Amino acid sequence: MSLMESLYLLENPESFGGYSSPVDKSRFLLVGFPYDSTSSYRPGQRFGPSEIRKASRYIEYNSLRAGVDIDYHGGISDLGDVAVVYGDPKETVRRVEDVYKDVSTQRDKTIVMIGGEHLGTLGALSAYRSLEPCLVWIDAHMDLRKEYLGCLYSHASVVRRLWEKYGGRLSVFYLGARGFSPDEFGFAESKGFEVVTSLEARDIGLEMTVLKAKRFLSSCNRFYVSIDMDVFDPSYAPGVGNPEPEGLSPSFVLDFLWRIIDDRIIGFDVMEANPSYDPSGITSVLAAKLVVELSAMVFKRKYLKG
Ligand SMILES: [Mn+2]
Repeated sequence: MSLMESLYLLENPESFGGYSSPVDKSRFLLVGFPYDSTSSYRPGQRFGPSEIRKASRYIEYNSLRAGVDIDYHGGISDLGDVAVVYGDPKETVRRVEDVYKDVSTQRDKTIVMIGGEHLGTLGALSAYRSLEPCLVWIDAHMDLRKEYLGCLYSHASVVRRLWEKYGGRLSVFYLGARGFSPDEFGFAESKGFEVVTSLEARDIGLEMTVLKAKRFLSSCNRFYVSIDMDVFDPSYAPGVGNPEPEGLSPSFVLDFLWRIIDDRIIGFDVMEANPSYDPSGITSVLAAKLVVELSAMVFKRKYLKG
């Protein structure tokens, strides 16, 4: 089966970076998740993937940290958007899983998702179950609710559903958490998840945060990185569904990632960009920048082994 023959992929008139590099020449395959059906406060994330693509046309492809320009290394092939079903989150998750299973037949490539509510990550990681990846969850929230507003497949219960799907064999490192219920924190503690809250990250600083993450990752054969745009302080990223004050800075998160990413990474996503609450467009620009920076980091560490 060819890469583009996934049943649930729809072409998007915008391509990341303004054009889609050919699949066979690209290390990175980008998939959009235009969804916001379970949004509990401010919907609009369904427009995230298109706006991130627009913003990506006007930023450079070089990474100061990784020292590479992924445009010169084949770039990113934009496969379009998942054909989501508004109002049916369970079926939507199944479709994301299907897309990832179709696309991940090309093992030398890394799939990148842009979203769209965080629920998309559940589908992506369901497809990777056999690889048993650890999870680095960079988010203001823990997404560990047993259910939310009567909905099992909710943006607020993504990690909980995932933990169940993995049969309890899931290790999670949380960075930047600050908005969660006592039940969620208790669940995380009882499962041995590592949590560095946003205030703790500020207090212990970058190097100690990195040290904790490296210690956590030392027992992982593979890992996946998921970024919710609401991990950033709302002053950097106002366009999200559930803003939480006292967030992290983009430089802190990128410095952190540059220090932990290595050849064990299997994929990453940048989720919850909400253009409806992003009047100046800075959230979409930051999301596009994150895709470029992380791709460059993964390219350097995984493909160049640098
Ligand atoms: Mn969140």
